[in-house]
Amino acid sequence: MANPLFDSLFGQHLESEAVFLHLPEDKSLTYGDFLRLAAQYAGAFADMGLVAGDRVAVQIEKSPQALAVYAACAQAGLVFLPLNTAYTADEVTYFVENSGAGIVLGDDNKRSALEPIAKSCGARLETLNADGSGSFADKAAGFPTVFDTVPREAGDLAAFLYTSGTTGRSKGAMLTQDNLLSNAQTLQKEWRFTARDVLLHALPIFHTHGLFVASNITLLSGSSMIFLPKFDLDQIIADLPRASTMMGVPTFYTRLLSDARFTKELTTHMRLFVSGSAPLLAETHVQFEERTGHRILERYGMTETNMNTSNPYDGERRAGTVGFPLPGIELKITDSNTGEPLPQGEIGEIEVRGPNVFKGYWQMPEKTAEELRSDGFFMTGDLGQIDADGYVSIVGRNKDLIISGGYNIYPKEIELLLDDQQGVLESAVIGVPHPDFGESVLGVLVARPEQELDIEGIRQKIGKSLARFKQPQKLVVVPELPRNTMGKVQKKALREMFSGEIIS
Ligand code: MLC
Ligand code: AMP
Repeated sequence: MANPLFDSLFGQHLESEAVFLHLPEDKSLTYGDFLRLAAQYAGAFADMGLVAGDRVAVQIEKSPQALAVYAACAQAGLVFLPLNTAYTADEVTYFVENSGAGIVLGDDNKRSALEPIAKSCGARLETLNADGSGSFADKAAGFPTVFDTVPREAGDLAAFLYTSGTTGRSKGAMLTQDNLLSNAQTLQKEWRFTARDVLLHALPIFHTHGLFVASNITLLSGSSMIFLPKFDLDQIIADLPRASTMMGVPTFYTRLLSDARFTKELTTHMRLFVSGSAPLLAETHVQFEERTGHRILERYGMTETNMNTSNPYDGERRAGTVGFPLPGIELKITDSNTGEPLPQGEIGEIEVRGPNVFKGYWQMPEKTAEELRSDGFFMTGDLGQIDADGYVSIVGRNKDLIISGGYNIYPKEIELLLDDQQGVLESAVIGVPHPDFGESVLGVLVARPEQELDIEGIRQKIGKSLARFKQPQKLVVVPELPRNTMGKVQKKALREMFSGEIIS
């Protein structure tokens, strides 16, 4: 094939007038209309001088147009680089600079913040708003609704997704066409997606879950999505009767369960609920089945690998586990220190290998070598265990990471900022239980001798640099941080100290 990703996901629907997206206010968009728009976008990109392999940084609200930019990038052979809309100017600057993106697409209301970023990074700035307007839309409107697909190979880059690291600096995970396509093909088959499915889509489209898992499976099977701007409980309850499947982070399911309108009757026609991106409590799994009769299908994945494991569609979906390695994907549990495989049943680091595993971190060969072994196994940083029946469970993390409502937050990034604040000697950031988000962020500060900390001032200062969802929900001051004999801060001890500190 000339361009495997585009041809398989999009190219097969060029002439289709079947509905692709069901939109608010009873509107809809057909595959054909969606792809004609994408072709115009691809034409505009090519006219701007972007060539195969160039990066397109995109920080725009969820909309059909935002998804069409993904399709346009695939067709024009460009590398799609979606960014969380919550990221601040400081955060975006790093991504644009690091990726060397040739263009930044942003909403008009962020133009003044994005202009200096684009300028300093030598990138072009264009706007595309959630209603489809903007300077990019105006330019694209003048281009034909067909575009000669740029040839690409399976191993060529299709997307960069930035993931933060334990050192505080984000790394661009390079995903190839085949990484995305092979995983979508596997999941479509495993989860039995057909053209008759209607997926309730309320996830953001700047991360693996909403972008690749949900959208690629839909495209591959020629089915449709009820495409919602965000998770809104009332809207979900209103739309459930029209859907056949739903994908979400655990917060989606706990929110649904907290609402009395969420009943068995509302879900009788549903065939599948999928959960991932964060641990689904076994208790939630059980409550969900009691309420609806459906067993949530939990799967496990990550930015660097797409999906690795899944509970079975037909067999037992076991609460508290993430199921079996997907076909074609090898998974082993190893000793983190030696890398040696551990006997069945023991807890160790999860390593995975397969066509799903990314190519490495953009321009970071050392970081890549630290996590991606030369034999192709990727060290996930997750701690797991395989039971006698082969079900994989995630029992902890070997990496310092907080997952709040499905968003990853790396403590180091926040600690580096806190340490720089007036009067702060040192800091430690930990995750504490949160009833809605699973975990939330607590910052623990130690003041310099004889210094009073201005907590509100610190909060405001770090707020300028950090996306809202990463900002500590609470800052507490302690005389000193607990350390082990090597001088390393003992986060476990801190988590125990503040375990009662439930922030809601
Ligand atoms: C929003 N806020 C959060 C938050 N989301 N705070 C902490 N954690 C979160 N996840 C804050 C906002 O900044 C705001 O703060 C307030 O909450 C209300 O904002 P909102 O936009 O109205 O929130 P809401 O719509 O309720 O969003 C919650 C959510 C959303 C859970 C629906 O975060 C979400 O869609 N999460 C999904 C993330 C996801 O797709 N992860 C997949 C990663 S891929 P304030 O103070 O201003 O009021 C991956 C691989 C894999 O992990 O395996 O899938
Ligand atoms: P991200 O870097 O955003 O892709 O997040 C990936 C991380 O999310 C994984 O390394 C896991 O720690 C976590 N994760 C994803 N799915 C699950 C799951 N079903 N259960 C527990 N943790 C999960």
